[in-house]
Amino acid sequence: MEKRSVERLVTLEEFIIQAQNRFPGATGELSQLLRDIGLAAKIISREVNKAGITNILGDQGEENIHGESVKKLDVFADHQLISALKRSLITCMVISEENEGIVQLRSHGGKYIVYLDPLDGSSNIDVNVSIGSIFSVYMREPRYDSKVNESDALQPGKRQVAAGYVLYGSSTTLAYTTGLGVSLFTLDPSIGEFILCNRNVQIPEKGTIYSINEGSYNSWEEGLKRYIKYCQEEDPESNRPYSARYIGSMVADIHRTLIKGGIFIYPHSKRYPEGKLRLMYECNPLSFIIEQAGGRASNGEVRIMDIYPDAIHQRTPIYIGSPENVTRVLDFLKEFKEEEFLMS
Ligand code: AHM
Ligand code: MG
Repeated sequence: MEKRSVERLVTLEEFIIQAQNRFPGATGELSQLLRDIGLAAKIISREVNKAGITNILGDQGEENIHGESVKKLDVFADHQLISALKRSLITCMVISEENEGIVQLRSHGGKYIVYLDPLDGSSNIDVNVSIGSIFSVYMREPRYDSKVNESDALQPGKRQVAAGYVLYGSSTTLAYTTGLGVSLFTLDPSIGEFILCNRNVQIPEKGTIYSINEGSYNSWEEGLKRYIKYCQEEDPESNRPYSARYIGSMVADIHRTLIKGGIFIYPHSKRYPEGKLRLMYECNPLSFIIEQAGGRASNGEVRIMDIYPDAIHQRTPIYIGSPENVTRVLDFLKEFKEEEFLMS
């Protein structure tokens, strides 16, 4: 077995500084922002791990802006991340799943806008199943004379300058991209540092896992029903039937998809006519990660990161994962839409 020497371990901090040094003109502000998020992630991870013993599980007794009950850990995570971003003067505004409007940090100066889903998969908190934090970073348009407002934040995902997630699972994993590939870190709790474990993650070209909440099957469009049947059909040559895996925490489902390949789908349905997941702080950042690893993400018609948003909390359907799997489901959707059109 290969013996790893302590000297060869690279921490998140070191990695970010090394990456910054490759760009002589870099101001270091984005690096600082990523380090701030890394620190907040460690604090959230610590709290998630001791949640059962510190009475931080359970409802806060309020609903968030989407009418979902707010868990105490959601509030804690939101507070930690926003406080971390407040400390440096780099971020001018934060948009978080937990807050209806924008959270303005500094009206002048800060050049970054950060979207957050502080604790995604919150219905899994009480049952000790993996949850995660998601972040997405944009540059503010250089217009420092006036106050920032919501319209500054309405940018398509292709303009993200950085994005990532932290998965609080059997270990705590952080993945981020600045558009130069995806780097993956694991938290070593004994030294309190995120340690680099892969500097250029690649998603498998094709996978044999499909991930979708099949409870809504009856209200899916025909093309999607047929695609799921295709995944379940017996065909040893293409390794079908595929395996079904669905955790119900998008970060955990996407992390598995990134490592093992396959597809994650949250479609529109009768219950969620626009899809359930949020474009700006769930779908865009995770699409940026998956695309940077060589994958694909679509809303069923267009690339997720090409969508021009109308609202900070807008929802979208999503089909995301290995390029071959996503291309295949989109072919099914197209074929059955055309068939329905011809029959109408
Ligand atoms: P949340 O932001 O309230 O936690 O909801 C988002 C979560 C995602 O993590 C997950 O993919 C999805 O909701 C699961 O939804 P469902 O229970 O409808 O399958
Ligand atoms: Mg969420």
